Amino acid sequence: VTRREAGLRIDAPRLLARLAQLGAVGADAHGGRTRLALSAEDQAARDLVASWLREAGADVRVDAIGNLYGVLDGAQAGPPIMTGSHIDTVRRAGAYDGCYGVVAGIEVLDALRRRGRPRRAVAVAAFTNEEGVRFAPDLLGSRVVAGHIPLEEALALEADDGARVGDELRRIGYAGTLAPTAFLPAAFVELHIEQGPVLDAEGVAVGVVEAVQGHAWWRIAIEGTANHAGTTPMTLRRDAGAAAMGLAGRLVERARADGVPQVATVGTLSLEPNAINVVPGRAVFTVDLRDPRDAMLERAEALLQEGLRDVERQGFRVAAERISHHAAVTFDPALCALIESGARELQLSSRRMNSGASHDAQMLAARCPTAMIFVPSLRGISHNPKEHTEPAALAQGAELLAHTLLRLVDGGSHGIAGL
Ligand code: HGY
Ligand code: MN
Ligand code: MN
Repeated sequence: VTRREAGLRIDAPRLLARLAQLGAVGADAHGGRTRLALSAEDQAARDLVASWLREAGADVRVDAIGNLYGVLDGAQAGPPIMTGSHIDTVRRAGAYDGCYGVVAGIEVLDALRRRGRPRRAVAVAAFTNEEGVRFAPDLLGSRVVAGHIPLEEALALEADDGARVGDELRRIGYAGTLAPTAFLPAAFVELHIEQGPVLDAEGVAVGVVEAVQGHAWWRIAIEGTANHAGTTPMTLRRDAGAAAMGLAGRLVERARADGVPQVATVGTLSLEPNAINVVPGRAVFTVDLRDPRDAMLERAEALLQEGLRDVERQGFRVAAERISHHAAVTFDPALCALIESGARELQLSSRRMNSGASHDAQMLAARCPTAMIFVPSLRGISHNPKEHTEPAALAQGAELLAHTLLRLVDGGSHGIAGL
């Protein structure tokens, strides 16, 4: 049996063309694209994805946190088998992070419809604000679906510029009326680029993702005293910038010393009044801590708190807020096994692995059998315009997603709880 007959026929050229078209929405001056959640660029991307979902014969629905779904009803009633990801991006992003899982999901839904009405309903989701760059916490749309954050709290979240999630959803026309928990699926499979170096380095076609590491995000403000850069002796300064950068350096060095797998990142830092000849009176920065071991993540957070107490003892005022957190998550073993057997049937090399990046799947995992499929990222580069995955690899991942969903929608439990 050739590979194509074994699975559903994915229109690979259309998949690649749509990824390029979506990747052009919000193109920035750095060779990438910037489509922050609920921005005009995100609205344009949502409109494009909704048109593709309609073209695939799906019923397009939007829930109250703006999650966008394409649904194909099944012969039997019941919650859908769901795939999907996100189309919002970080700043100066690559073209595949999130978008690949949504565009491939649309291909699979189209192929399933062409094959005839599936026994179970199928849905493709594009979740709101997965990246969390404009509104924290990240994974917002899937967090609300999974009941990790009340809808009202999510709608009230504010961006640095004061924009509120609820107002922005209305402004871009994606303030749906459906209850987010109405879309709790029977099972969820997310297809995503690895965003790390493993599959590319080992020359393996697909990753069967068994777990996602935990992460904690902190926003920290340090108040010192603005002063003259020339006349103020070092001993009389309360330089908030130096205090912030010193602490940031210690956090990164400690993660480096602890070695893999813990990671620490200070991705944003703003100084006030931000002038070359003024000792900064205020510094605001963020810390992203991650570790697959919950206890080690907690230790890293405790050490951060210790560092902040030291800064206070030096005479600064410190305000620290945890703005996102999620413990490590393990995916459904039976669903992982189904994906792995599908890779074998499609003659794709595969390996089991963990995810260093966060994904909406880690939120759904608390509510339904969930797993992920990775395809290689060239040299592991991601969150960077140079993010790249070979066309053949993109097509193979989509075929494996199709193969997996076909077996899930056609009935049979495959040892998966609740199916
Ligand atoms: O931050 C992450 O790991 C993901 O890209 N949102
Ligand atoms: Mn990302
Ligand atoms: Mn992503």
